[in-house]
Amino acid sequence: MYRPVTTSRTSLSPWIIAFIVFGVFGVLGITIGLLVHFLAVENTVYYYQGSFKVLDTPYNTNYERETSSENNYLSKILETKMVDAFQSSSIYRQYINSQVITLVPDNNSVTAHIWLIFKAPRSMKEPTRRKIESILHQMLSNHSGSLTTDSKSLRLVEISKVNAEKMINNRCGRRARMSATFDRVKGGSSAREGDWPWQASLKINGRHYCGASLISDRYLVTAAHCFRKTQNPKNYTVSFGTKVTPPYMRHYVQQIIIHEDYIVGEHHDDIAVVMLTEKVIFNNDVHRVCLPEATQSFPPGEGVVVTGWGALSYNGEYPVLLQKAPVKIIDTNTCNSREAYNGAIQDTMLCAGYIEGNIDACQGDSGGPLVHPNSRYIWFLVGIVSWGAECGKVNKPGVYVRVTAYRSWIASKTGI
Ligand code: 4AZ
Repeated sequence: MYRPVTTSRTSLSPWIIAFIVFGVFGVLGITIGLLVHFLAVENTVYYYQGSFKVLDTPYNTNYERETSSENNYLSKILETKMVDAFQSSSIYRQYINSQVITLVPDNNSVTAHIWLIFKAPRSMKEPTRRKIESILHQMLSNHSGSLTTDSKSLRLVEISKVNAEKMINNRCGRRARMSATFDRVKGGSSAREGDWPWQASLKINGRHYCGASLISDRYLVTAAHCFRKTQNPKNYTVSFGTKVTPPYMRHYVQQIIIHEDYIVGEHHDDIAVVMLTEKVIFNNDVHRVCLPEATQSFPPGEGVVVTGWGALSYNGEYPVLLQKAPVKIIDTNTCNSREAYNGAIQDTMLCAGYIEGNIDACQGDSGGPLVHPNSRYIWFLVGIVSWGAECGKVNKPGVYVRVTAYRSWIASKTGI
């Protein structure tokens, strides 16, 4: 039967029209919603690099050395000023972190190079940058305390995440990820990727044998007794990361330098440096620890952390993941008492752990790092796992090489 097509086309059901209208508005609404979300609500992380001058500071090359007391003292004051300024500002919610990266001394001033992270919605990027600049400007004009800072010298530019991470990873003892520092070997717990980026595994024929610490892109320090089996560099490899197998970033050994006064079977001068065949390319998970100055002191009672893939108990199982154990520095007199090590602890050694035992380094942790965070959360190598009477026993804390005692020896072998 004949039926004209046109008539049926013109009579679209009102339901369908409503459906189409709702559909169009729906899509439009979602699009606008997403746009608003990404532009005005969702935060993006922005990185900045800047500099300013600290005036009336007599010339001193020590400012340039990243581990000097002068550098640390001035950096700490400036970092505190920055945190205070940002946290009491209207953009305190956007503030994530700020650090002094380097200090460059000249005639009668020091230029501080700084690094900042903020989060802000995309639409607020430019206002946030201007606000950061104005807060810093005001902070530098305000000469409370003993420092004279030059607000006219302030420079601030945005940098990429890659470049921001590079800046941090090239400095010693920093963590690229701003994770908690002291949340929780024997009595230890698993480490997270990037928390102990200087920790290396020294392997003989591909099997974990000792710990070691990265002190530059070419050198590690470890214990001399780690080379008891063989001193041939060809038998050793070095890897990084939290797992020993499969090895992450495998490196080969060019040279092993054992302390001249080390005697096999004895405990003194248990230190060695390892030179790699190729430079380590630093990233968030692999970079160097700071070496303390020879004069730096780490008093008894200070909290330190020992890390390694050593046995979880004496002659016990080995972990898959890197372990960390929080311990305390024990004073040498206590450690030399008759109940403890009865005079065997020399000035070039350091005890750390607990007199009551339990948390300690163990077999396979040897050569690995004992580190201390300074007040700026920059980590320093204070000890090298060396020896002890078994692990975690009462009155028998771990004994470490006292790194400050060998600071000039390390410099003489590596130039670091
Ligand atoms: C070892 O045999 C070893 N408790 C390392 C550290 C300690 C004990 C033994 C400290 O390599």
